[in-house]
Amino acid sequence: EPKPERSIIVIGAASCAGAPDPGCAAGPDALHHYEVFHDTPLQRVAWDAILRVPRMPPQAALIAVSALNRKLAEKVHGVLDEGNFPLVVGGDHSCAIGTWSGAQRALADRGALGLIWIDAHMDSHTFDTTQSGQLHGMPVASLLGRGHAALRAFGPPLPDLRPGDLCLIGVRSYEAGEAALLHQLGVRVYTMDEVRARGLRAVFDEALARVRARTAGFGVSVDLDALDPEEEPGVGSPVPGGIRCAELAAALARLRGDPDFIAMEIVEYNPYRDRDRATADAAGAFVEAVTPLASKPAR
Ligand code: NNH
Ligand code: MN
Ligand code: MN
Ligand code: MN
Repeated sequence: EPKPERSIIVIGAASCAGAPDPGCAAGPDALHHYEVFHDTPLQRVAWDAILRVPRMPPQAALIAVSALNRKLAEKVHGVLDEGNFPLVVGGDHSCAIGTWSGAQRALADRGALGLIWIDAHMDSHTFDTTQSGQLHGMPVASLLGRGHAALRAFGPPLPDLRPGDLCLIGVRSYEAGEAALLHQLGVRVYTMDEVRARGLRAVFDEALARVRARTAGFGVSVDLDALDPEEEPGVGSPVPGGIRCAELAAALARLRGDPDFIAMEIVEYNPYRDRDRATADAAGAFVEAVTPLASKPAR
């Protein structure tokens, strides 16, 4: 009998409740419409659902984001339990709390989760340090157990992501409070300066070795604003001087066929700021780069 293949199951998180820019809420529908994630001869890709939040005033954002993340965590857990590979598509980056909580839940009896976070920003604020008050600036702190309780209260308590099992790549815009937290916890941050000095390939391989060393599986969260906005302008908070699409695709290709690579996330796509679908196509290229997946996840 042929082995069951591992399919990529796409879950949209069509929310901008955690960001100042409303355009990102349209990201999943645009990427769905453009069909940038599609079957290849060796890899099946299917959309599952696009989760949405009701329109809410800014002061209700915490409730909206918390409710979305609860649903998202359940979806991601379910997809992993079926032996498939979740691809979460944002929406603003606050959905990462749900994505990676769900992945942690699915891995729970086997071990810890590793995570590579590719972003121009640190996303490591708490309500004590944030200047903008925006929740998409907080998911890393939340996953490390430093966030607001409402952002991580999804059923039974989850282990905090261990600082040594997390790496950030591409950082070039941050505030002092979040940098201090990551420094204090000992999280490895590969700034854009380091990426330029050493090359993305070297940095990515080192990050990969770190996140897989003591974990049962690992994932990658791609905030599209890590890319250079001159090439890929379709993001909510562009920051000059980023990673080139082709470079990132080449690095991600290291994950092809890796049985420990269990989930991926691509966020902050803003179709209204895109040019000739360049940023949408980059998202598609990143998924193609990691395929074909290993036919079955490691166990
Ligand atoms: N650090 C800023 C804040 O907390 C910007 C966060 N914006 C992002 N993060 N796009 O990836 O508001
Ligand atoms: Mn981000
Ligand atoms: Mn389970
Ligand atoms: Mn960002």
